[in-house]
Amino acid sequence: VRTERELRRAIEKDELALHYQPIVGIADGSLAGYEALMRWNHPEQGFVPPARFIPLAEESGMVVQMGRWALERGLQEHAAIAAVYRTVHPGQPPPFISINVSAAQLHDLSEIDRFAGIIEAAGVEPDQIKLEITESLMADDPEHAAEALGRLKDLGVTLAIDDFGTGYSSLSYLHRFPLDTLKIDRSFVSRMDHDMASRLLVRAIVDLAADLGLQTVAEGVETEAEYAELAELGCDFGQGYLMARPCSASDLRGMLAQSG
Ligand code: G
Ligand code: G
Ligand code: MN
Ligand code: NA
Repeated sequence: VRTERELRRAIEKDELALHYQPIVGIADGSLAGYEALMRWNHPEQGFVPPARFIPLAEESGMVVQMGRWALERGLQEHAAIAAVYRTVHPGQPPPFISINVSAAQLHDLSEIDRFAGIIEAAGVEPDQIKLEITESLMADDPEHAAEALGRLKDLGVTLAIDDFGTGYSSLSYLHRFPLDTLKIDRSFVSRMDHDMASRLLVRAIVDLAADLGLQTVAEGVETEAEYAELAELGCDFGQGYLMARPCSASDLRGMLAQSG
């Protein structure tokens, strides 16, 4: 079991890394963006997946520092990736970067001023940045969530709800928050082929999102059949092993450099 001190050391010793998973437009398969996913290269234990350390980071409050680190590193690497993209696809808007933000990072609203400073220092256009928040933020304290999301939105970034459909989902909150995107949880996407209820649920989310003017990203797309169904339902974007696994920033730059 990892301790808070180990997490602190992970940042100090530069043991954390970000991997990037492409997000594609379902209609044409083009690269629309990529999600930054945290990795911990532990000196003795090797690669530790986020599910094994993010919960402790959230409980201990270390996720605040780790989240700052992820925003800083993600934007630095994004600037370099976007530069390659611009040389290969001149005149086209670069892909967006999607970064996970824990509700615990937003308990103190002054953290959002820090985000503003980090974005400014990185020199990345805020409209290229998407922040992924889970439903728990909205379920736990809707008033606070509205304030936090409003301030984030004022930074000029776009906002997504992550793992949509797995939370408390009082759908009534959706129009009360300044959201742009719903990320449909992969548990529904992976059951879509053989479970009618999951397919209906994905369809309901896509239709609801369209009515509310929100875009949809299907997570965990693994099969051609799922992809085809998502296209038929009018889902905007997809992310999953079918299209690409998470990879390092340099691998992504290499792939982009060859894609022209
Ligand atoms: O990459 P992987 O599927 O193992 O990630 C598992 C989960 O860990 C993700 O769904 C995401 O919710 C969480 N996660 C990954 N990177 C970050 C991060 O930078 N910050 C936060 N808060 N959570 C992350
Ligand atoms: O933030 P979130 O928990 O949604 O992060 C997405 C997680 O889902 C990442 O940990 C990523 O490694 C994982 N993932 C991405 N694509 C797939 C997929 O096609 N299948 C499965 N099983 N997991 C995926
Ligand atoms: Mn996510
Ligand atoms: Na998710």
